[in-house]
Amino acid sequence: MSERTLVLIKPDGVERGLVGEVIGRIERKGLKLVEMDLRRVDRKLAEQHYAEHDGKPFFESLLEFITSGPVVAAVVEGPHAISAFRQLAGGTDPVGKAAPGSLRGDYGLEVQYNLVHGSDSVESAERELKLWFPELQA
Ligand code: DAT
Ligand code: MG
Repeated sequence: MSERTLVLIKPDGVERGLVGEVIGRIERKGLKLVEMDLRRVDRKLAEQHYAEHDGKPFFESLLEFITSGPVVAAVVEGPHAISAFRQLAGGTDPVGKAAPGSLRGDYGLEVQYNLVHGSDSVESAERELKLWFPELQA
């Protein structure tokens, strides 16, 4: 069954020139890009996007980081797109959790600078896609 997921290439990924690498892996996996743009994230969008982490010790630095430079925001579609991209990304902690071969496992060292975001469930994808691409019909 086809799904849509929100993918972000975070400021570290853009700054390090890894946009092509991330997009290439998405394409080679067989997933399809439906929308994609480079944009700056304001504080309000960052707070809404990461609302589930409000109150955690890393919340403030997470907001500072995600608003620190341009990000690539993309809508990615295909069979099992949500878990397929999470698999490409690897676990949240690039060294402790992400397997070698995954984006985070291959290119990351620190949990905050883990390169990419992908929605983690059908409900999150629906919520995040509305937030980032409000003009897009479901
Ligand atoms: P994911 O991005 O894999 O869905 P998450 O939703 O649990 O992970 O956390 C969102 C982001 O917050 C994550 O990509 C990096 C940051 N983060 C998570 N846990 C952290 C921690 N213990 N210290 C610092 N940053 C953390
Ligand atoms: Mg998450």
